[in-house]
Amino acid sequence: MRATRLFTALTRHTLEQTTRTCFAVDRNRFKFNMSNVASLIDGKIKSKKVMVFSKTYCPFCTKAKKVFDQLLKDGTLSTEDYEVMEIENDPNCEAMQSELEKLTGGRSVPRVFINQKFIGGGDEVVSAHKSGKLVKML
Ligand SMILES: N[C@@H](CCC(=O)N[C@@H](CS)C(=O)NCC(=O)O)C(=O)O
Repeated sequence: MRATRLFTALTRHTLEQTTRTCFAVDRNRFKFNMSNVASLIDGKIKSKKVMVFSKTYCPFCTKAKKVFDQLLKDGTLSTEDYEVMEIENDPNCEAMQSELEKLTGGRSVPRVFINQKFIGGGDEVVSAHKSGKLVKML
């Protein structure tokens, strides 16, 4: 009887320790990933005049990229000032979209930044281009 009680107490103790350790590891891993993703996104936004977070199959991304391709062609934008990051196959895709949501209020793609300012998605890029506002931002 005493042995059984001792065994139960020991088992409970081990289980509690294991659970505590696992949660601590998971929490740290989550924090580590999120801060890495946050600095990656921040670095990208800061490093380019035009930074586009995109998915290859997304039609709104395609129309935004078409506009920038045109600006590259006519010399309004230079290749070193422009980057598109296709995120759908990145293992951190979800975390990146969550970080973008934190920064911009939305997680859809494309998320387009010009001079570190979020200007919108595909619809906004097209309409800013049509009105002439886009070129003025560059
Ligand atoms: N009005 C937005 C629509 C963007 C949109 O709906 N994008 C879709 C992909 S085509 C999206 O991000 N869906 C959620 C997701 O992929 O997580 C724009 O013009 O950019």
